[in-house]
Formats: sequence, structure tokens, C-alpha cells
Amino acid sequence: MVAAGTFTRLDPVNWPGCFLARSDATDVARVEDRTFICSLSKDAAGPTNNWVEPFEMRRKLKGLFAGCMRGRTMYVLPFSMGAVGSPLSQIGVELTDSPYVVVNMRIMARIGLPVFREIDRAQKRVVPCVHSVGRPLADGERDVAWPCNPEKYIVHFPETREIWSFGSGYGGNALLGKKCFALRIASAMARDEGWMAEHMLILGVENPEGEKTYVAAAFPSACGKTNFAMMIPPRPFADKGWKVWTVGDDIAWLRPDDKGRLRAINPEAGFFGVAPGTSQKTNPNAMAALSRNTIFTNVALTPDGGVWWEGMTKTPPSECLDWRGQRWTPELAAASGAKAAHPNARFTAPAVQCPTIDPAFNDPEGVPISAIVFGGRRATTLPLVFQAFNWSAGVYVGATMGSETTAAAAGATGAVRRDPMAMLPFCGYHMGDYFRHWISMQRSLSETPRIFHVNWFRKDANGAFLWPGFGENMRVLKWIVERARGRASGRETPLGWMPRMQDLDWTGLAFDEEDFEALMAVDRKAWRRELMEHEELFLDLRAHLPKELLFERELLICRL
Ligand code: O2Y
Ligand code: MN
Repeated sequence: MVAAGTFTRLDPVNWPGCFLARSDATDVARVEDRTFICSLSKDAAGPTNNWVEPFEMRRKLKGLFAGCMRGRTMYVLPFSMGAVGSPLSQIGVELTDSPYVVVNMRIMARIGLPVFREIDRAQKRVVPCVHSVGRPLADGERDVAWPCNPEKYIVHFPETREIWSFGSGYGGNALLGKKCFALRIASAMARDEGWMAEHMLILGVENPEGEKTYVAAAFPSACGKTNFAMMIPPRPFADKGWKVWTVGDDIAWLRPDDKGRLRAINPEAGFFGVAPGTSQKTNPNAMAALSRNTIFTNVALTPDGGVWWEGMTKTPPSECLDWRGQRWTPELAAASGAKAAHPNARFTAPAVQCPTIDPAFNDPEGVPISAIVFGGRRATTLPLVFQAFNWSAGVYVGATMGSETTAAAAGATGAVRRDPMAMLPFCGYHMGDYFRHWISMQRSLSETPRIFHVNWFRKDANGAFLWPGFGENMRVLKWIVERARGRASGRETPLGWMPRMQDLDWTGLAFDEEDFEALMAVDRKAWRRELMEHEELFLDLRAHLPKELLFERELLICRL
């Protein structure tokens, strides 16, 4: 790949085992408008997914795939999502003509011979995943560094459990074990088999007595999931013995065990994290994880053979090559606004290189989940934290969660986009049926995890953040795990249980009581608006919506 110009080897002393790839400028992110759920009926895919009649789509794909790998090598890549042999794992085989996909999948999943053996041993159903960059080579034609096709199709057939991806070599479009399998296809498998495939990080909180409590958390993109999963508690907490362990930063598969406790695995083996904004200050554990054996995509290359991205250091390098390979200086950037790294530039790093990786990361039985946290980026209305009264109230909280769009995302900045359980782009079937599945999971659990909502992003009247975030989120996390164990107090509010100022541990942080009141305020006028938006979402899903959620909305209105 180095010889082909796809990879640049980084300085082996400072960046051992690391490579840089620059993608085509038109192939830089997941393509939601080209992502299809081709279930037998349109109704089964629901109004939040793109649907094409499966026979029509198969005809289209047959045409696209005929001869599409000509002149290239086709790799046969067996992979296990989850530890090989775990009862919670699933197996896929990806056929791909992209060596970039192979080396990234080698970090993101367990691959190779042990998986072939597992296919023979366990007789598990295998999910076939077919991928092509869609750029055949004629005899003697010189290849480009990042082949792709302007016509892209990311297609899922949930009934036959197949994935077909054409035209893109990037991230979620091409590393088919991740969003396509571990979320879209797996969510449909999970519904049929009584488990859950969720867009959630998993972390373990260890208290000074050495007792560990595992938490799964769903936040939409751009809400700091990777940072939260690798959080370092503030000094006074760390000194007392509080520690946060990382199991996963993006996807969780959850299943009731034989005692009815919900257990979770991270089906992935690596982190495909956003580089811009990642630094020693925001996430030292991610920086350690990506310091070796890492593939960087669309970051800047420094003259000493290293990498850089916006937010990595306070002072930018005096010059570098930007993600397109063009000369970049801070002066040129000031004039043109050009970024050195693409805003969706990524690092692909092995999870075991994270200093806080949990000792149970490879445990085939998974970890017991005591709390589920939903969250979003909300300048108003949503308090710092509250606990839902019970499972169905918690499902309502997850179903109605939303996040404000940032400048990086499409759509108006500051508008609230509903993203139920952070699964809007990733649920492989009707969102109303997905809510029903969540509600029904309670029946297979002897003990339901407690459900919480957090909002690190509430602002005051001047637009300043009310909460410092990052490591200080530990104060909220401590309340959450103690609530989940029935130890911390709080007060009852219309939304659920909330901590009073004295219920949080403020050691080492002087926080203003008035700011705390503002952070926790339940503004009834704002909630009236919020409830109207919930109704709008429910109207879209009405034919499949479980009654429980309508009742939960009524109860919330009554309480307010
Ligand atoms: O743009 C892409 O292809 C990657 S998207 C992604 C990558 C890692 C974790 N989460 C996401 C996401 O979009 O949620
Ligand atoms: Mn994600």
C-alpha cells in the first residue's frame, strides 16, 4: 500500500507501526442518503430508513457488481464481532477489493484463521458482506491512491442478513463489521433473538473499595462518546481511588444472562475515532492508544513524518501537508479558513492499547450493566442529569432524546434533531418496532438497569456553558452508579429523580449554587415545546408505536 501510494509510513521512532492514508476528497464520511434497508416490505423498514424493493435492489447491485473488481485482488476476510468463541459474538465474512479495508478491519475486528475455525466449530450463521470500491482496472491501467466510485450504495437485507456495499472505501461505508453489521443487521437479529444491538459506549466505574459498576451510554455523534468512555476522574477522585475503565466507545451488544441480568460486550476490537479535537488535554487515553500501530485517515502530515490535526496542540506546526496533500501553514489557513485535517479525519487504533482498557474487555460472558445513560447536546431545557422513574419511563427518555446540530453536521446550527437512542441512522427496521423491543426486554430481565439522561451542554443566558464537562463529569457518573446501587439520594421532579446540590460530590471544585439551580432547572414553558416535538416524532411512527410510550407522554404532561 505504501508502494501504491495509498499509505505513507510515519516516522518509525515517534509513530511506530503507524501509517497515513488520504482518501478521495469526495469519499470522506458515511453516506446516509445512499444507505438502504431493503426489507421485504417498506413498512418493516419504517419512515426513518431509505427503502428500495429488494428484488429491484438486487437487480441494480447485480449490474453494479458485475466485473467491478476486475484488475484488483479480492480479499476473503472472515471476522468475528466480539471475542472469537463468545456466545455473544457473531461472525461475518467480508469480500473486498480494498486492502485499506483489510488492514482497518484487522484492527477493528478479530479476523483470520481462528474465525474460519470458529465457523467450522460453532456452526453459527455467517453474515455475508460484499464490498467493492467500484473502480475496475483495465489491462495496464495505473491505479489511483484511493479508488472509489461517485455512485455509492450501502445496502442491507435484514431478512437474509446480507450487506452489499459499492463505491466507497471510507469508514462506516466500507468497514462492514461496524455500523452495517454490528448495528443495522445486528439490531434486526437482536429483535428476533431477544437481545439488543445499541449505539452505546461501555465503561466501568471502580470505587475506592474496588467495587466496579458498568454503565452503557448512548449519545449522538459529536457529543464526546469516546472522551466519556476514556474519562480520567479529577484529581481528588483519582487520589481517593476512583477509576474509570473502558470497555467500548461506540457499540454495545446486550443480552440477558441465565439469571436475567443484562450483560454487554463491545463487539469491536479497535477505536475508529474522530481525530480533530483529540488531545492530551481532552483525551490522554485516546492519545496513548493511537501512539503506535495506528492508521490515520485524512489528518495532516508534518515535515518530521508525524501527524497533526486541529485541536491536537495549542500551537499548530509552522507548516505541514493538509489532508489533501497540499502545503498548509497557519498563515494560509487564517486567510482561507482551510483545515489541515478533514473534520471527519479518523484514527484506527487497537483497543488493547488504551491504558484504561477494562480487564474484562475480552471476557466472552461480557460485563453486567447496572445503568444505561442517554444524552444529547442541548443548550436549554434538559437538566444536567435525571433518573427515569422506571424502565418504560426510561425507554420514553431514550426514544425522545435529541441533540442540537453542530456546524459540522448538515442542517441548521442549533436546531434540535430527534435521534432516538442515538440509533436514527443505525436501526435496521421500523423505529416504532424498535421501541416495542426495548419495552419488551423488561420481561426477560430479573433486574433492569436504571436509566438516566445527561446533558453536559446547557448554557446560560449569555451563551456560556454552565457545566465544565470532561473529567468533572465524574461527579455526575458517581451519582449515577451510586443511584444504580440504591445508595445516593435525590429529589423527585416531574422528569424523574434529580440530585440536589448536596447529593453530588464537589470535592476540589468550587461550583456556584445559583449556577447549579440553572443547570438543573425544569422550565415548564420549554417543556411544553419539548413535548410538542415528542408528539411530532410519535406521529411519524404512530402505526408501530407501543402504547406504553403514549401513556408515558401523558404521565409526563400530568406531572408537569
Ligand atoms: O464517517 C464514518 O464513516 C465513520 S462514522 C462513526 C465512526 C466511529 C464511530 N461512530 C461513528 C458514527 O457516525 O456514529
Ligand atoms: Mn458511532
